[in-house]
Amino acid sequence: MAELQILEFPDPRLRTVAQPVTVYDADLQGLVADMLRTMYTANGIGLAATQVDRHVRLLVLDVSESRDQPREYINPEIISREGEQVCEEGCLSVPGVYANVERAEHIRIRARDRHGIEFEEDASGLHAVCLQHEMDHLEGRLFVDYLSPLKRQMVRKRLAKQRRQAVQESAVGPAL
Ligand code: GNR
Ligand code: NI
Repeated sequence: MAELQILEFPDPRLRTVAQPVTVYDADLQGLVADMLRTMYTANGIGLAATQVDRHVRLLVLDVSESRDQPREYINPEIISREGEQVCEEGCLSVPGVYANVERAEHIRIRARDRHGIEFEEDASGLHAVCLQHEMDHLEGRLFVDYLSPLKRQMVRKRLAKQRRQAVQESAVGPAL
């Protein structure tokens, strides 16, 4: 199992629309395992293949408190949605930025597991938020796209500044 590198906004590769999975082989199972490990290491509740530069319709999540309920969704589709909720969202591809986003409160999803077995599931609350957030990634959409252009510009500048500081700190070294 390997840990994968997570792309960060405004990397244009995050805008790629993912392709359906057609083959359920060992490569796919390896990717599911690597994505779960990457998600847990980064302390995320979800991860879409797009974020690790693999442009296939696959996402993983674990919204449990105990962090021991990994789930995978391949070729997911939302087949119904109901209600509205607003949640403060974050994203491993937009580190350090949090903003309120409105999403459906309840959704019903149809997807396949790593063996290609189709299932349907109802999701509410944070589980539903996370699924909608990850499915946006598969369409090349980020939660910051729901913010005003001015706020998105502020996010871009803040991330650029964070990166400059990180570079500077590593150049000065751990002594300071
Ligand atoms: O770890 C994550 N937390 C989170 C919190 C609120 C709404 C959505 C998320 S998903 C995010 C991980 C991530 O970036 N997945 O794409
Ligand atoms: Ni995200």
